[in-house]
Amino acid sequence: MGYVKDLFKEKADAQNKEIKSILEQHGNMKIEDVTLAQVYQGMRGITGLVTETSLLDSNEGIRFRGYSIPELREKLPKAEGGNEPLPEGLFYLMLTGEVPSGENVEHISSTWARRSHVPNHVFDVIEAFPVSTHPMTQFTAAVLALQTESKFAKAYNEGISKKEYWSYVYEDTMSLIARLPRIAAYIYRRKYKGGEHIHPDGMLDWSANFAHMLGYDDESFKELMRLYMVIHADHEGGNVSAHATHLVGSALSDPYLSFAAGMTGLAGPLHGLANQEVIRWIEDMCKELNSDAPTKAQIADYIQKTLVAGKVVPGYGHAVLRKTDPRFTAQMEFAKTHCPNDPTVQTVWNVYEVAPPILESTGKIKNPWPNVDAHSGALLKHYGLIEEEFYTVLFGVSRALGVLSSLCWDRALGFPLERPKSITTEWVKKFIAKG
Ligand code: CMX
Repeated sequence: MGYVKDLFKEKADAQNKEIKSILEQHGNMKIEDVTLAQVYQGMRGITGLVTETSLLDSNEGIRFRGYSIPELREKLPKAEGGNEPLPEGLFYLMLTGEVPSGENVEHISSTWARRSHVPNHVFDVIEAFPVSTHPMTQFTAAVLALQTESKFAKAYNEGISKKEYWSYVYEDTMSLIARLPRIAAYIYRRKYKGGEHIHPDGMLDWSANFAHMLGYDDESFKELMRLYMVIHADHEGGNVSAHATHLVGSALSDPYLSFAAGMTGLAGPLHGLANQEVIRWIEDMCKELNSDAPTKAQIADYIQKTLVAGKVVPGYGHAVLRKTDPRFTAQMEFAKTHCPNDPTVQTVWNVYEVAPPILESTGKIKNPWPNVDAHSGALLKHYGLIEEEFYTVLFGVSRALGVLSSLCWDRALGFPLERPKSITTEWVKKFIAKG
């Protein structure tokens, strides 16, 4: 893996120099005024983090190193005979800032295949849970169990120089990403397929091997997995899973501990668990109406009912985005090619027509448009992956690519412990009184 690591180091050294000079010349430049409302309301709109791997525009959506999702689908190398980008290529792009060649991508694929062995005690930890345990709980615990393998933790314990942190974080990143599909597939087969596990196939790319271990050898499902792993990978730095990984990593907790923190955040219904919630919401609606294909009028009524009950319409809204999420659109395009007549897919499209004006009419929802989670479950369900509790684990495997490549950058750029200041309402009252 030498040359990708060397290239990353070269890029990070150059970036370090640039940041140093920016801070020397402009370190006192103000980029933000912070209001009390922002402090009380989830720090919305406060720019307070540097994340090199991707940037979110509230109207255009996510760009990875400057490339939009349609551009990535065109530019990143594909599997033989495939049309979707390989996530190995996106990882390379996020890590180095360069669009990879087919050879670069193959190199990452084979490195991950080589490093994918998961020690037995990790499976023992999974087996210790009741089978009914939520897959995200099993997944996070398995990542923590894998922490025994951390090269960073071992090296730190032995006393390495600050200048070497990045190298061990990079090694842990590569090994952790390599192992995640095996862990996730193990949890899936244990919970839903009676514990009949499928051996990895080291000749396949990362996503195809994941699909294979889950039990789906259909070529178009493998294509879906490649697309899914690309579009869920990163969404700049302030979202809960990315921010949690970065925050915990800033204490020099190793990549296994940091990623586990990110995953406990992804497991929340306002973040990654929303993909599970969307499919449940659609299924509950269909059950209540006793129909596989509710009409638009029925969907509109059900949305109103959801709002009146004081619940959120899952898959809609976003803290930063203000238009339809391009990750939703990419999945819609995939569905138009592969499964346009699927009833759940059609319901997702009907919700897309009906929901935005209703949500907008509440006058309080800042973004009435769908996010990534509004579409993903319908596609998975089409291929037979109907166990919606597992959907967030897929999101988690993909999210590793973004948050861990970012963690490599955090250590390579020598970012310090993150420690913002907090205040009390007593402090606020005194501050206001002072005028
Ligand atoms: N349905 C109903 N109400 C919604 C809503 C939705 N889809 N989206 C926002 N609102 C409500 C909020 O709950 C809030 O209500 P209160 O003022 O009564 O508390 C109000 O509208 C204003 O919220 P906002 O500023 O528009 O949205 P936030 O930045 O606070 O929250 C998000 C963003 C994603 C948590 C919210 O839109 C939501 O809960 N959506 C549904 C869950 C979801 O799809 N999450 C996945 C997001 C993508 C991801 O991370 O995976």
